[in-house]
Formats: sequence, C-alpha cells, structure tokens
Amino acid sequence: MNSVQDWPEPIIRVQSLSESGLPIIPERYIKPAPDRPSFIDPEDSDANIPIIDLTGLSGDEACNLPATTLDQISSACREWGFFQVVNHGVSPLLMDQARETWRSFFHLPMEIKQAYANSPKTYEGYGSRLGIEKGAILDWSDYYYLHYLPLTLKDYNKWPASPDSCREVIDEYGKEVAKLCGRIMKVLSMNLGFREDCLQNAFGGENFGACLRVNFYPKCPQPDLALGLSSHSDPGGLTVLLPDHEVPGLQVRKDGKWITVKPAKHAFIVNIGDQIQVLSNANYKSVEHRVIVNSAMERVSLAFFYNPKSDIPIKPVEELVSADKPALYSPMTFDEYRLFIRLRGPKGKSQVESLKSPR
Ligand SMILES: O=C(O)CCC(=O)C(=O)O
Repeated sequence: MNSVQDWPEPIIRVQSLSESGLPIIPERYIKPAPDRPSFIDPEDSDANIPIIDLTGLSGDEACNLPATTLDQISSACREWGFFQVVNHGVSPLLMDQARETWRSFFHLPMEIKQAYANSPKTYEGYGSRLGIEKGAILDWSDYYYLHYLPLTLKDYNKWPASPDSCREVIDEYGKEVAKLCGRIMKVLSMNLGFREDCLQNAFGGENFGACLRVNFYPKCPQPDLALGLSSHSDPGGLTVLLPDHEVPGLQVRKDGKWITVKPAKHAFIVNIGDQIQVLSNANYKSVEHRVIVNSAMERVSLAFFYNPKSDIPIKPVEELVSADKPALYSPMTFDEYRLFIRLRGPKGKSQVESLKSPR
C-alpha cells in the first residue's frame, strides 16, 4: 500500500499536555472559528438520535425482529445514518469491562504506553494524530488502534499486554461485537429489499475485516476552542460505538445542526459508514460526526469498525441501480479508500463525495 513511514513532526501525547495542568491550549489545537463547538449554531438540545430495542435479534438465523423495529432501523439509516441500540445481546458486564480496561490502559505510566507508539504506516498501536499533513491543526485526543480481522492482520503482540486481562477482554469484546454487526448487516440487507446475506457477501462473506479504535479524550482547559475529533464520516462499513455513558461528547450532523448524542445506559451507537453508503447507492447515508471535549471529565469511547475485505471493489449493488438512479459511485477497494483518511485525517464528507461518478 502506498503510505508513509513516519509522522511529519514529533508526537505529543494530548494526555500529557492535559495532565501538565496548562491553563490554555497550544495553538496547534485551536480550531478555525467555524469549526469550534462554540460557533453560533442553532442547537436543538433536546434532540437525540433514535433509540431502538433489538430484542429478538439473536442467533445466526434470520432475525425475528417485529416489523415496527425493522421500520425504525430503516428510517434511522435513511434519515440519520445513526441510531442507538438497546437489548442488543452483548453482555453489559463485558461492555463495562472493555471500557474500564481501556481506561486503565490510558492511565498506565507513559513509558508502558510508548512501547506501542504507532506510525502512519499501519496506524496500529498508541497514537495521537490522524493524517500526516505537516502543520495540521490537531484534535484533542489520543487513541489506540488494532486489528481483529482478517486473522492475517490480528497480532496479539500489537495489543497491550497490560492491564493483565486486556488482551482477553479485547478478544471477547471483539467476538461479541462482530456477531452483533453480522446480525445488523442482515437487517440492513433485508430492509434494502435483498436476501439477508447480500451486504455481507458484498463485504467478502467470511473474509470481512474488523478493527477497533479506542479514543481517549483528556480534560481540556479550553473546550470551546478545540475538538476531540474533527468532523468526519467513517470510511468503513458499519461502526458500533461504545460511548462513555457518563460523559456525552459525540455530535451528529442533522439538517445542518450538531445534535449531541445522549447515550442510553448500556446502549451501543450504530452508524453507517461510507462503504454502505456506496453499496446502497446512497439510500443509506454515512453521516458527519465529531466529538467535543470538556474541562471537567475525561472521556473514553470504543469504535468498532466492521469493514469489507480490503482488496475487493466496492460499488453500488446492481439491484439499486436503474436508468432513474444510475450508480452514484465508481468502484474502489477499501484499501484504496482508507488511504485518504490515513494521509489527510478527518475531513467531513469530502472523500465519499469525491468518489461520485462523473456524469
Ligand atoms: O468518541 C466518539 O464518540 C466517536 C468516535 C468516532 O467517531 C471514531 O472513532 O471514528
């Protein structure tokens, strides 16, 4: 893959900056005025993304969800690109364990974390920036990125060895969340009018990919000037996010407004990624989101990315292409596609928009 070997500037851990107690943030983290959370924005503070009860979505067979639930998911995918799910089948204990294990990792001494420092070549490990643009304005967060699948990329040596139970918990969590993603993929396929295995087959069947980015947003002394994560849509297929239920931070763009998600207890936040927008010929939308930070509380979130096999061309499913609605996107492999965010960092929806077929 055409990528770069190293970061353009020395890496500074945002957590170290935050813990140094500095009263103002370095200029590198100050966003231009229109991107700041404080930018005058007619925010609707009561709004939330839909919360959907998945009771009935279990086992490997066709799902037994009531028609009303299927409809709720269909509307959420078309109108929001985001929804929260409750009664999703993943143990609440495992969810808490996963989040708290990662929180403990980020609170380990810096030299232990530094042993996993990442590079832009694969991004695996402990990181503090996305993109390699020299002089870029940075986000107020550190992260850890690792692969679950395909097995050829899964390497326990690149996963943290501490805290003690870390690798075990990550493994178990990944297995359970991947199963949930597989079930949601069936629902999306059926809702689009296909056989339940259609989207999964387009992802390469059993050979799909899966990875995890754990985001750590330290306290920020000037939260109005910074972002924890800049606006972006997810480049992959489907994202299942475990938020910090104590600390809101995720904002989703809806009709030009930023809506702050209010996480429900033990819910996951599910969102459509660019690859499903392409496969569904834009019937389903990958929606811009960003993360705000605050001065009182740190925040930890686990973003599980369920992706197509990385070397097969992804293009709109033929049944969704007609004379009235031609294919909106040219084929591209996920390997080619994710180079954009790896090189340029989060840039709203500019990538999927740039893929539109010329007409
Ligand atoms: O931390 C969050 O709530 C969102 C994280 C996210 O958007 C991502 O990791 O891509």
